Amino acid sequence: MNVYILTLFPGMFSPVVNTSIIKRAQEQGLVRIKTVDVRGFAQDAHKTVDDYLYGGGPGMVLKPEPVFEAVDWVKQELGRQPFVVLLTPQGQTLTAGLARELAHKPDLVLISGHYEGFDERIRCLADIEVSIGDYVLTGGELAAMVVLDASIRFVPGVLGDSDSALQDSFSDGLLEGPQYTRPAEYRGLKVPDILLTGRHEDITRWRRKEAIRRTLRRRPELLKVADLTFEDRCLLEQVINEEKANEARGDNRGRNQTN
Ligand code: 6GU
Repeated sequence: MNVYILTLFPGMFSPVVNTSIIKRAQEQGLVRIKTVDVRGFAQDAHKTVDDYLYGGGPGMVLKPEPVFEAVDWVKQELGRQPFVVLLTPQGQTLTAGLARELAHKPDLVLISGHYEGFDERIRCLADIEVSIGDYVLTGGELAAMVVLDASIRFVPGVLGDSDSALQDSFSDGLLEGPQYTRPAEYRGLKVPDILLTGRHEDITRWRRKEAIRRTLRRRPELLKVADLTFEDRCLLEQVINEEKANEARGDNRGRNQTN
């Protein structure tokens, strides 16, 4: 996958693209990431990229020309049309499903608007507008990094363990259950016995059940649309009964805001 990040602040991306999994993915040749400085496509000697609003009003917005020119440059370099994502709080909210779709595009352009906004005509460049949630950031850069990171995890081979993206929260519409490592007991906090038994089938079922329990407790609305098998539904019923029994007993053991 080729990713071109169009930004006025290319420096913001260096720590992200040169660290950890994203760095390794590039070294392995699984993704190529290029930041493109939109200011380099400014049309005047002063390298102006923003301007006042027609009709008046506070603030400045990103001018269309540098962004159109930058996208043209990417097209020329690739020799084909990339899939263009415009980052804006008005876009569709990023989900694991969307990240996975983007991961399968051969060529991706991420346009991070900055300043108080951008000229409406910039929207014509986009195949899709994406937001990362209902709050406003000072610029699209952090949002572009989130989209990049969330998508790259779905590029085949990027995660060391080939199916670990499949076990993550949201991959099947459920939250991930609890995970533990050594020691088996720390400050009186114990790892559930089942995990120490070596009974793999039981452990797999326990993990699934706890993923369902956690989703029920924290994000019950996800269960309505989750991809549940017949066995999952049986586990869900067990969990619901256990939770009811616990509640009736006033048993709050092991339950707090983080469970
Ligand atoms: Cl994509 N951009 C900005 N500026 N703010 C946001 C956003 C994007 N998504 C959520 N908030």
